[in-house]
Amino acid sequence: TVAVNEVGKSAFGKACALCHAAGVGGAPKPGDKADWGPRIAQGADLLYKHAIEGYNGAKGAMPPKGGSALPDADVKAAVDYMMSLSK
Ligand code: HEB
Repeated sequence: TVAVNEVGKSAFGKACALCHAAGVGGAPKPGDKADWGPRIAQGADLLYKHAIEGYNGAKGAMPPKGGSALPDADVKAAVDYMMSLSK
């Protein structure tokens, strides 16, 4: 969409930036196209699922919702925000 994803941006700041802004523990940094490219290629639905339910990947552990109590919709918006910065 053309509109800035304010919900996603805010959720990212509250629950994701802690790890993803600096790449703590192997977290993919928004804007790192080399890291995000293959992830985005898996499809948004899998990225939403991994962000909401958590998973263990090759680089580290992604905690469910980043350890937050955000609604699923806000976590999805944060994933959209991260993807939009990384395409
Ligand atoms: Fe994260 C990964 C989202 C928070 C850590 N994550 C990830 C991804 C996504 C995300 C989408 C990719 C997936 C795939 O590839 O499949 N996160 C997210 C969000 C948030 C977060 C939205 C907010 C809610 N994280 C977080 C935190 C941390 C993290 C807080 C720390 C603690 N992650 C992470 C890691 C990773 C991720 C380490 C990588 C893993 C692998 O290995 O792959």
